[in-house]
Amino acid sequence: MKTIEQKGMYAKFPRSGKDVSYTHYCPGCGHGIINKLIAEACAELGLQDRTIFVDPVGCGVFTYYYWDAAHISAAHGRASAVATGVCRARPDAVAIAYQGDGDLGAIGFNNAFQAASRGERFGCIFVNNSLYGMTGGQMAPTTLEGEVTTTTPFGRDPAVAGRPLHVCEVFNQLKAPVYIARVSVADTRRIMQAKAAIRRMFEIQRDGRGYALLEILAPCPTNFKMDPMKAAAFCIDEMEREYPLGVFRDAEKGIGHETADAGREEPAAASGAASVLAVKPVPQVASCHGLFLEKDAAPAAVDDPSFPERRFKFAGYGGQGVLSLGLVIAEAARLERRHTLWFPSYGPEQRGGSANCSVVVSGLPIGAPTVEHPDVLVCMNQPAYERFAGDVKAGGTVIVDETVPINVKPPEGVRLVRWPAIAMAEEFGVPKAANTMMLAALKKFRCMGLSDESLEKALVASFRKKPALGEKNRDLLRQAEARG
Ligand SMILES: Cc1ncc(C[n+]2csc(CCOP(=O)(O)OP(=O)(O)O)c2C)c(N)n1
Ligand code: SF4
Repeated sequence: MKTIEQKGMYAKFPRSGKDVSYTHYCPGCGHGIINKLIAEACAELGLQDRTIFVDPVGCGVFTYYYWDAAHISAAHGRASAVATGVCRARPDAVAIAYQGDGDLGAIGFNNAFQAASRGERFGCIFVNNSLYGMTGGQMAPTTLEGEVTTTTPFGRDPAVAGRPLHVCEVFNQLKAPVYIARVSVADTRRIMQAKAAIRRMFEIQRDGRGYALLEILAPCPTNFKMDPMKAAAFCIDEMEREYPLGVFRDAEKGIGHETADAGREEPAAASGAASVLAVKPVPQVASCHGLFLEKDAAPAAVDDPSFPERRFKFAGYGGQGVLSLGLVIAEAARLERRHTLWFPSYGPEQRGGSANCSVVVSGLPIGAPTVEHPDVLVCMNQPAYERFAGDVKAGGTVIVDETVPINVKPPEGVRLVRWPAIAMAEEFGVPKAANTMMLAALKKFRCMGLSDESLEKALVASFRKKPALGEKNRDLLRQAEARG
């Protein structure tokens, strides 16, 4: 019987004749953290009965003692080959290969690479701890230049041993993969991002979308010959310099390779700081690339002290489009050569968790990226309203969806507008356009100081992969503004 409390792990891990409830990993080992995250994600998404894990030879060899799901053990380096067989024989299964960097990066590289190239429908979790852990800390293809291992006692010398292998970057040359990302488990924030990425991988497999690679940078204190804190710091300071974190590709979200073919989606959602995860540059100042506008579509910002700075906060559930709404306004401001900042923040869930973004539009360069006291607050749900309404500046405006009960009063001197964004979108037959309905309210109540032309242009650009939807949303915007 599996319960959510167990979060995908067996209650005990008896092995080698002992009735134990601890794992075999060394203290501070990244595998231990990753094992827990994988088990949690699998259980939380209700996938234990569909999942078949393919276990490696390496320190991750014993995962079958821990994860409460089906397992097959592969020979060293062969997990991707075995996972290919699994996903072909059992198309209904969620197949997950778990591989170390010696396992995948060295002996098994071609198996893994060809499976990725064919676009096999499995997820590959690639644990990069920069060396061969199980066998005593020998150099792996991923060992850093200058890193001391048992086979590079004076540090890896590129003249003799070559340079580190960047698996995500190499796989990112292939057409077929639908998801490629690199995360780390070296501190709490990174662990939360890793969890979000692992969940994403499971969701992609649950929905049968295709091949996904998730590289996870992990400390191996034993072979680094460091205590766990120093080993984690090594991951952050040294490994991330060679292996930057990020989402290289998420086809469904339009991130990365041109095979990505999805409509507008919320930008990469990961706990805490998607701006760290998104390799695609996140626009934070006017001179950065926008997510919606083409690189050269917006001219550089010009200083205009007569334009008063406006600070916005957009908040709701992930999936309600609050991040896109903020970005449309930021992009419209960029078109008008304003200094512009868009700063997203995510809860720990991909969908359904809380999400908010801050937008600052100014006539002068912007300092702090966060918005603690907005001039304008837009709330799509009750938790967002309760959390932020008290922060709005006197003279400011709160626009809140009509479904939200007003059980907290906004501060003195703040205008409160209740707007039927969700109801209107449903009435128009496009429930996902509630954020466009909110844009209509912002226009109607003159909250932005931006022209209709720029706003409509940015809105249409936000649907650039589905132009018909862009036109549709522009029409809905006009109708909503006229009616509300
Ligand atoms: C065919 C074969 N070659 C070599 C080995 C020896 N061996 C076992 S684990 C391992 C490397 C493990 O390193 P990695 O894949 O990086 O995983 P880690 O232990 O660091 O998690 C090797 C070379 C083996 N078991 N089988
Ligand atoms: S040797 Fe390294 S990778 Fe293996 S269990 Fe210990 S810390 Fe983890």
